[in-house]
Amino acid sequence: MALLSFERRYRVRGGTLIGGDLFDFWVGPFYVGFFGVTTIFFSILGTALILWGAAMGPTFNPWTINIQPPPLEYGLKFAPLREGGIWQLVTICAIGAFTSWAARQAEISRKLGMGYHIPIAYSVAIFAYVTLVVVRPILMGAWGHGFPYGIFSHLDWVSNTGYQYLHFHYNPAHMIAVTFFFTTTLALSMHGSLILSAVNPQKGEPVKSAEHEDGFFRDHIGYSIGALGIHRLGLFLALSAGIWSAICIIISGPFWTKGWPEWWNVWLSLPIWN
Ligand code: UQ2
Repeated sequence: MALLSFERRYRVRGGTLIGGDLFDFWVGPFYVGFFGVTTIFFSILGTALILWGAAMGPTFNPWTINIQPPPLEYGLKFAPLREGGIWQLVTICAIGAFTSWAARQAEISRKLGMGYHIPIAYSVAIFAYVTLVVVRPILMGAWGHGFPYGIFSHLDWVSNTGYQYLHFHYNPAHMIAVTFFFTTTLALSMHGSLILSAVNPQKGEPVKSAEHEDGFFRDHIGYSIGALGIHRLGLFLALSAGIWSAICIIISGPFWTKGWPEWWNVWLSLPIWN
């Protein structure tokens, strides 16, 4: 069946948060809504600002284009366009586009009578970005602490910021975040491979179902988390990775200014050694 004739059933009216019926329509397969309009607006404006910034710079090489935040001297003020002002406007556009996208997800969820799991999950990714370019710079007193917008330049920023704390892998929150990232890939690879193994049986065998999926892991490790459980676990692991990433960078600077290896010296000052 053609996608659009199949989907017509789900094209229900209402559920909008802003705009009422005004933007309650589709363009091709896409729901528009008030937040579809604001997403397009901020995305185009932000992209145009990056291209404008690139045009002022030395290169159009996509790897080395670099839109820098203002020098630290500007503190938390607006900077001239050429000296970080473009970065500030791009940041406003990015946050506008990301939050519009989340609000559009919420409107579609309402339309379809679904939970808000998707916009909540996406909001955690937005939160991690906002932590880097808004919350931490404000706590440290200058927009110049945000990361630059560029492929190589943001990698350099990560490397330099890491070395500023001597060895970032000793940051305990970074350790927890990394562990969640790896466990997320473990869980998704287990889930993806389990589902594919069930629907791709050996020649002549019928496609397998939930009982076989449970059966595999009960035989293998004595435990199956279940078809619903694996998705709850996956969401928990992925959101935890984003949340601990935000925590690990927010504590670096505002709450801990020394090298991270030194943090572990608390171990030596525990009263149990007396
Ligand atoms: C499972 C199950 C699924 C799955 C997977 C499991 C039928 C289709 C992958 C197995 C997962 C377990 C035992 C949890 C592993 C724990 C961590 C922290 C990675 O039981 O139910 O549904 O996809």
